[in-house]
Amino acid sequence: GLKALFFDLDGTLAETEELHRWAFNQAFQEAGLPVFWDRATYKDLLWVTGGKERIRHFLDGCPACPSLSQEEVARLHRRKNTLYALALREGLAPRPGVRRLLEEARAAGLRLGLVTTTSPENAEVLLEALGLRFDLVLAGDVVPRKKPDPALYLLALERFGLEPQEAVVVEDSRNGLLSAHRAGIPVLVTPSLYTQDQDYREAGAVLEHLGEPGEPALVLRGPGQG
Ligand code: XBP
Ligand code: MG
Repeated sequence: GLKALFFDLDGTLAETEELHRWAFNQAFQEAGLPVFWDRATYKDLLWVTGGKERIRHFLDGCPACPSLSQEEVARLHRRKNTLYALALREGLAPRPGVRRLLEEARAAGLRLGLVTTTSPENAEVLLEALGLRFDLVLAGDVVPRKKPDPALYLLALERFGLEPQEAVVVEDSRNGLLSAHRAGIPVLVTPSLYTQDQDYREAGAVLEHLGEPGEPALVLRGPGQG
């Protein structure tokens, strides 16, 4: 039977990518870099999971940008995460139905895991801001290859000592779906702002969101989210 529920963070637990994008842009500006990621640019960049990896990927394809060392990219990314944490405190809500599903799953005896490619400090700040609790948090660089590689979900199964069919994953993106699917876990997809038109053919189910019918699917708040 079902023993655990695994949740992705960005886009699934909460609609966070506009906050990330704002924080990246602030960090670029502070560092004097001639870089601004608009929504269309960021949509493409989201195929590269992980903030450090995303910055590196962009710089590699930007002839007008200075070449930064790994240390400089890491510093830029730390500053981005500090700005992101500040923005989060201004208020963010979980996506519709998330809080209820987590409460009901816990009441039913399921174990809850947060499985994300975002940085651990981001996950921590967000869980605190939303007042949510997980039995397991796997974040960022705990595996060498991020989603869509299955490593993170395989590690999650190992930590709980479960077979793939004993868990269900909730994800919002093709990268997340593939990561869980390749680990053999059934996936429920709730598409988010940036992932509406992606391909979810491997999903067990696709729902607009986890809330009541008619609830607005996307609630954007905070800096850069107007
Ligand atoms: C989505 C990501 C993350 C965030 C940025 O993660 O790809 O990289 O966009 O976070 P999730 P960092 O698996 O939670 O959907 O800058 O901390 O990497
Ligand atoms: Mg996501």
